[in-house]
Amino acid sequence: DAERGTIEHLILTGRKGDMPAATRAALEQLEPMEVISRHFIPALDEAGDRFDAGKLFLPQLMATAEAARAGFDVIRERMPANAETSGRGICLATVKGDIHDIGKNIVRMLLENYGFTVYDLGRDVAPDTVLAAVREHGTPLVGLSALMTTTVPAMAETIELLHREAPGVCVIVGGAVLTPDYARQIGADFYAKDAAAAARICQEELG
Ligand code: B1M
Repeated sequence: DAERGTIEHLILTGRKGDMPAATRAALEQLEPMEVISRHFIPALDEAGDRFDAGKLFLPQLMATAEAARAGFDVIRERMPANAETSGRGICLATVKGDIHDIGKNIVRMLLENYGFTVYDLGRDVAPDTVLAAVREHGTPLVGLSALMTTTVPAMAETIELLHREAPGVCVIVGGAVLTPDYARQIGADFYAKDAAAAARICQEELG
């Protein structure tokens, strides 16, 4: 078990009140993205495993997510100020039927930090809402996140709609249930295994 008072322990026990201080302490030792990858993600993975194993129930899973969010708020404040935004834009969304947005929000944080303009459409976003946003903002890239096997079909549907109605727009996908093969099968242009990979792809595509 995670040691008492650590970020892992606070997330797993849903202690959101103590998270800001613990996160600030971690930020004194580590870079923001390292705090996320070393402390937050392992704790959320462990929460998912416990939920899977029936050792943690939905209210507790929700409390872990809230605790993580309280920490992310501190990290967001501490991220170095945005490099001047260059107008290089991307629309970002969690697909229809899926309300998991922690991963998407990390991707957003990192992309903004790299100077991209991110149009965050939120979570549970319908395919035609994504298409409308792409038309409105004229972005050459769309990033989609899906966390559940049950919502990957909605991702496939969104990609299909974009490729049909907005040819030339490239779609980057990510989320724990995806693999590079699966991403290719549903027609995605790029697969990113984590936020850093998404940032690399955007840099290559948008310069
Ligand atoms: Co839910 N949930 N959840 N959940 N939840 C999972 C995903 C699950 C795997 C847990 C489990 O059973 N082991 C499981 C899905 C099973 C499956 O389909 N394979 C599950 C389930 C079943 C559910 C519910 C159905 C539970 C229920 O109601 N019975 C329900 C779903 C409701 C819905 O969506 N309609 C539900 C609800 C919730 C909470 C609300 C409690 C909460 C979400 C809060 C929120 O997001 N605001 C929650 C949480 C926290 C999780 C786990 C524990 C953690 C997810 C997370 O945030 N991980 C999760 C188990 C797990 O994943 N280990 C689980 C940390 C995050 C940083 O990782 O999102 O993968 P991730 O993002 C990474 C990469 O994947 C990548 O970069 C990120 C950072 O490196 N990435 C991208 C993600 N998107 C990207 C996009 C990109 C590029 C990279 O480009 C665009």
